[in-house]
Amino acid sequence: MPARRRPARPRPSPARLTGCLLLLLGLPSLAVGAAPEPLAESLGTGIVRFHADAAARDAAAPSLSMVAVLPSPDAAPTVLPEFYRVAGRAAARIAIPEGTDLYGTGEVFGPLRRNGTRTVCWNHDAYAYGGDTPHLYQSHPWVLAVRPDGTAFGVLADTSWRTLIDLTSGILFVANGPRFPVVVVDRESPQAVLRGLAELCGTMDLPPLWSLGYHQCRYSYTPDDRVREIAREFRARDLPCDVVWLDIDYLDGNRSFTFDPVAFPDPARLDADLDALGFRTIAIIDPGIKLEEGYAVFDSGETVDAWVRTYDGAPYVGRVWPGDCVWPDFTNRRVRAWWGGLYADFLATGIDGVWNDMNEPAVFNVDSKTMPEDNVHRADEELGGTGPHARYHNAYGMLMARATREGMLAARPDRRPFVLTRANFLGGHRYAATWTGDNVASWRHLDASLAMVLNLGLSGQPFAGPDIGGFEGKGDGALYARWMGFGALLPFARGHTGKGNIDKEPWAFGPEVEATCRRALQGRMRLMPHLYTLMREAATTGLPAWRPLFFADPADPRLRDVDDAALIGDDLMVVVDTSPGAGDAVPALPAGDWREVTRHVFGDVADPDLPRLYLRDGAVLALAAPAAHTDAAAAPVTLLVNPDRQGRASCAVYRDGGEGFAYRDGEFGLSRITAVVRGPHVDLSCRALEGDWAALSGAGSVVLLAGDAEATVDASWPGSFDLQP
Ligand code: NBV
Repeated sequence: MPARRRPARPRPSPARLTGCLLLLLGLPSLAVGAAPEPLAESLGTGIVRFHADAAARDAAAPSLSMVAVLPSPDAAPTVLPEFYRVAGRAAARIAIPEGTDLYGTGEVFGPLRRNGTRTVCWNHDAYAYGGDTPHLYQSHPWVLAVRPDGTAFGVLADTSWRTLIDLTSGILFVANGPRFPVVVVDRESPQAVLRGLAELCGTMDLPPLWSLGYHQCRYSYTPDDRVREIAREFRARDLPCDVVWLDIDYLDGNRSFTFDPVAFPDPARLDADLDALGFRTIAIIDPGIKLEEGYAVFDSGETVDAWVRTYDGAPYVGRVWPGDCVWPDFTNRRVRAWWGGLYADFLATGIDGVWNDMNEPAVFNVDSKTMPEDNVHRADEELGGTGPHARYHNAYGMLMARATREGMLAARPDRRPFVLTRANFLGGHRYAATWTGDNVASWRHLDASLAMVLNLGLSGQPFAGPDIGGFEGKGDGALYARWMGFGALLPFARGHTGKGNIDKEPWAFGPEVEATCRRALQGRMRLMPHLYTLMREAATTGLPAWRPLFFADPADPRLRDVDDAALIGDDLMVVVDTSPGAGDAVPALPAGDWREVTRHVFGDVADPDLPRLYLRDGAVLALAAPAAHTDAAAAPVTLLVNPDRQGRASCAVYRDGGEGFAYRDGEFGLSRITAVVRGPHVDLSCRALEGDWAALSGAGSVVLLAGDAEATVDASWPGSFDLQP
C-alpha cells in the first residue's frame, strides 16, 4: 500500500495557466469557472477515478484506453484533480509537489523529463518532425509523476478527443470535447505505477520470438529479387537478421492486399526462398482503400458498407497513395471483422507479420492532413456509439491495428500475430508494436530516439524503436554506426530509410561500419535470453524492457533527467554516446558496484560506436551464442556473475517454444539461476519458478566479475566448481 499522504490541493484559480494554452488552441482568453470537489471511485490499490460531478460521471463515454475495470470498495484519494472549463473546453489540473519530475505523454520528441513541455494529443502524419512539431503519430494522455522521495503517481485523462497536455505548471489536460474522467494511480514507486497502468490498460501479448530479431526495411525493396539479394547479403556477411520488409512498392498500384504482378509475380516463391534463408517477411497495409470498382477490397467493403461517412452520409473520399480513397470505419465490429477476414488469403502467400502505416489516418489533399472532424463513425455501442471523427480520430490507428491483429489470429490461430502500427492510442500496445515514424538522419534524432522509446515505455508501450539510421536524409557512416550500436538493443530493432535515399543496410557505409553493425547485431543475439525474458515481463506486468536510469533508484535526483543511459531490465545498464566523436563521459551512475560487461556482449574489440554495458552487483546475465537468426538461437552458453557483498547473484530466464500459444497451458519455463560465491567456491543453482518445463540447465563459461580481475571457468549448471583447482 502506498503511504497515505495529505492530498496536494491545487492552488486556486488556474486562469493564469490557461492563458498560453488558449493561445495554443487558437482561442481568446475567457473566464474560467472552478468546480466543486470531484467524485472519487476506487478502481484498485492506489487507483482512483475522478469525475467532475455526478452529471459528468453519468454522461461519460466508454473508455477507449482502459480494459474493463471494476470499482473496488476502498477509495482513498491522495492526489485530487481539479476540474473546470476553459472557453467551453473541459480541463483538469493536478498540482504536483515541488521537485516532482514528469514523464510519459507517449510519443514525444525531446528530453526524457517532460516538465515544462506541451504536447497535443492528435494523431498526425509528421514527416521529418522536430522539436516544433505539435503532435506526432500517436496519443497517450498519460503523465507519470515522480516525487522527490521516489514515490510516484500517474494521471490518465480518459478522453480520446484532441487534448493538450500542459506540463508548464503542474499537470493540466484540456480537451476539445466533453468533460472527461481522470484516473490517478498513486503508489510507492514509478515501477508500481506502471503496473497500475497495466491493470487499467492491459499489457501487450507475448510477441513471437522472431519479432525480437533484427528487422531490415526500406522504402522499398523492389522487385522481388532485390528482396532476395538483401536476405542473401545478411547471411553471406554473417549479420544476424530475422525479417525483411515489404514497403508499398510491392503493391499493385498501392492497392492494399495486392501484389504488383510484374515486380512481385510469385509471392509464395519469394516466401519459400526467404524461408530457406531463415527470414520472415512483413508487409505494409495502408487503410486508404482505392475507390475503384472491380478492386476486390473496394467491392467487398462496399458490400458490407465499410466506409467512414461524411456528415451528410456519403462515404468520405480523400487522396492518398492509390489516388481517390475511402477509409474503413474500424470503430465498427462488422467492419473490423470484414477487414480481419481479408488477411486469410493475404497471409497464405507467406507473409508473417503486418505493418499498418498512414493510419492517423493521413490524407494528402486537405490542410488538416486528416479527415474532417465532422465525419461520422458508426461505432459499436460499447465504444460509445455513432459519433464524430473528432471523438474517434485518435483511436483510428489503434482500432485498425486491433482489426488486423484479430484477423491474423482468426486466420492463423496457432501463431502469435505481429503487427506494427504508426498511429496508436493509450492502450493500443495490446494490439501492436510501434516505431517512431519518419525521423531524420541527424545526431539530434539519434539522441532523441532513446528518450522517445523510454517515454513510450513509460506510457504503456514497451515494444518500440526508431528507424535506425534515419528515414529522411542521408547521414553518414559515423551516425549510422552509432545508431545501430544501441538501436540494435532496443525492443524493436529495425533499420529503415525513405524512397530515393541512399542505401542504409549495415554494409552500405563500408567495412568498418559493417563490422560495428555485426558486433551490435551479434550482441543483440547474445542478449536474446535476457530480452525475451524482459518482453515476457512486459507481457505480464507492463514494465518495459528499456527503463529510464532513475528506475535504479527513484529517490536519487541525479538520475532523473539522464537520457543517454538506460536500464535494460533491472540489472543491465546501457550508456550511449549520443553526440559525434568518441565521447567517454560517464553519466551519473546509480549506487552499486556496477561492472562493465561491454566486451562480453559485443566481443573483444574496443569499438567506440558501441554503447557501454554494466551489470549491477547481485545480478547474473545469461548470454546466448550469436546465431544468424532467432530460430537458430540456443540456450544460454555464458553466465556473467557479479556477486553482491554476500557473494550472491541471480537472474530469471524465460523460455518457451518462441511461437504459438502453448505457453498459456504451461509449456514454458521461468527459471531462476543463482550463483553463490564463497572464496574460491562457486555454487550455481537453477530453480523452476513458473511453467511446466524443468529448471534451466546448461553448460558453457561462467565469468566471475568480482574482485580486481575477472575469472572465467568452463562449467555446467546447476553445479559447483572451484575457481582455483
Ligand atoms: O510506405 C512508405 C512510407 C514508409 O516507408 C514510412 O515508414 C512511413 O512512415 N510511408 C510513411 C509513407 C510515405 C512517407 C513519405
